[in-house]
Amino acid sequence: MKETTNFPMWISGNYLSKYVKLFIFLLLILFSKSTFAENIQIEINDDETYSIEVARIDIGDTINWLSNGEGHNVEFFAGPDMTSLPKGSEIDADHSVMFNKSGIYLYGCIPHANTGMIGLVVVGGDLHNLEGIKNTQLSVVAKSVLERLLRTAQSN
Ligand SMILES: [Cu+2]
Repeated sequence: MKETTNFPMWISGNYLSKYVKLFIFLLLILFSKSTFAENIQIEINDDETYSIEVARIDIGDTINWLSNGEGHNVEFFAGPDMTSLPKGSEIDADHSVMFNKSGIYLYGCIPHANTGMIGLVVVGGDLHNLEGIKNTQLSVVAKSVLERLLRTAQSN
C-alpha cells in the first residue's frame, strides 16, 4: 500500500489555497454592490418633499416610495426612454419601481410639482439624457428646483 501523507487531503497546500480562493470569491460576491439588487426607500413627506431628492442607484435596483403624508403621489415626467416611462402612483399610495435602464429619471407629485415637489433618480451613474431632462416642461419654481437637483446629480 502506498504511503502518501499523514495529513488529510483537505489540509494540504493545494486544497487549502483552493478553499481560500473560493472563500475570497464568495466574500467578493457578498460585498459587491452590483451583484445583488438593492431596495431604496424614499419617504413622501407632508412638507412636500421626497426624503431623497437625488437617488443614485444601480441598474436592477428598486425604489420604494412610502406615502408618509396626504395628497401626494409619484409621477414620471422624463426618463432615458420617453416612450416608456415607469408607471406613476395613485395619490397617497406606496409605490415601487425597478429600474432596468440607465439614465436620469425625473418624477414629481402631480398636485405639487408646480411648487417644486420633484425628485431625480440617476441609474447606473448615467447622465446621457441630461439635456432631455433639462428640457422637460415645468413651472418656473420647479425648473429652479430641477436645476439645483441636476447640480447635485452632476457633482462627483
Ligand atoms: Cu405632493
